[in-house]
Amino acid sequence: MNKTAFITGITGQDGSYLTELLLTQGYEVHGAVRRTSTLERSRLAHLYADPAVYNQRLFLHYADLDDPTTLRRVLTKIAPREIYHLAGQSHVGLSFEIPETTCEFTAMGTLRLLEILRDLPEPPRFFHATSSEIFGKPEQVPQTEATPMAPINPYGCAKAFATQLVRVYRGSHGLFAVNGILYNHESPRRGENFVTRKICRTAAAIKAGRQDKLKLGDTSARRDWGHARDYVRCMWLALQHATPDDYLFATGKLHSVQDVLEQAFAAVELDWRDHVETDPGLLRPAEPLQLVGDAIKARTVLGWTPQTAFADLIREMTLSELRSQ
Ligand code: G4F
Repeated sequence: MNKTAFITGITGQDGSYLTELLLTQGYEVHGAVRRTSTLERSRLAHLYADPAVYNQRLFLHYADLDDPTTLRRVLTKIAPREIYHLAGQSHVGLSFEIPETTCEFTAMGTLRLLEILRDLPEPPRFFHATSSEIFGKPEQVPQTEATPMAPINPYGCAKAFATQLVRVYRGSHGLFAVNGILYNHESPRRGENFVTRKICRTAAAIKAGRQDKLKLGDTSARRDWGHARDYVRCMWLALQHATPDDYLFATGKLHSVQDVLEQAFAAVELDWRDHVETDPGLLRPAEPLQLVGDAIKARTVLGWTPQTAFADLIREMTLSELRSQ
C-alpha cells in the first residue's frame, strides 16, 4: 500500500501529533508550510532536527491554501494516498475580528483543495477537521452527526460551509472525503490564545513569581475537552475505514472554564481566587451553551475511545508549563 500522507496545518498542535503517529505507522509524511513559518521553534522542531526523519521520511513544502497552483503542483508530484486537512484560522473569538480572513482560509481554502483533488488522476482519501462550532447553540444535547448545523460565529459559518462541501464532493464527485467533527482538544502544544493553555501557562508563571494576575472572559462557559493525541488517532482511523463518512469525536463530558482554573491552580498548589480577574473585553458576542458530543458512531464503527481524562489533561499541561519556566 502507498503509505504517503499530506498534511495541511502540519506545524500546528494536531499536525505535529498526527505526524508523529503517521511516522510510527511507517508513513512518508509531507506537509504544507507557509513561507512565514519558523520551523526551528515550531512543534515539529524535534522531528526537523532529526536527520533520520527530516528529508528522509518527513518532507515540508512551501504551499498555502490561498495559492492553489502551488498546492496542485505539490500534490501532483507526491501523489499521496491520504490528505489530512487541518489548516485554517481556528480561533473563534478572533473570527469576530477577522471574519473575511477566517472564511478565506477555512471555507474557501477547503473548497480550493477539494477542487484540486477532483482533478488528480487518483484522488487521495481526504480528512477534513471540522468543528463542534458548526452546531452553534444546539437544542439537541449531546450532539451527534445528525444534529443540524446552525453556527453562531464567523468561524462556525466557515466550517459549516466547508463541512457541507465535503459532503457534496463525496456524494457528487465520488471522493473518499470524511468530515471529523472535532470537539475541543488540547495539549501542552495548544496555541497560547486558547483558554486551557492560557490558564495552565499563567498558573505556572504565577507559581514561578513571574506574573500575578490572570484575566479571563466567561469562566462559566463549558466545553467538551479532550487530549489532542487522542483526536489525531481518530483522524487516521477514519481514513482506514472501507467507506467514507462523517464522524463526531468528543469525550461526552462537559467541564467549565472554572473547572480548568481549579485543576490548573491545584497542580501548582495555589488558590485561583487570589489571581483571577474578569476582563469584559474577552467576553464573546455569542457563546454556545452545551457543546458536548456523543461519539457512539466513532466508538462502534472505528473502535475509537478517548484515553485521557480531563483532570489528567490539565495537570499534564500545567506541569509541562512549570518545567519551561
Ligand atoms: O479555548 P477557546 O478559545 O476554544 P473554543 O472557542 O471553544 O474553540 C476551540 O474549540 C473548537 C471546537 O469546539 C474549535 F473548533 C476551535 O477551532 C477551537 O479549537 O474557548 C473556550 C471557552 C469559550 O467559551 C471562551 O469564551 O473559554 C472561554 N474563555 C473565557 N476566557 C476564553 C477566555 N477563551 C479564550 N480563548 N481566552 C480567554 O481569556
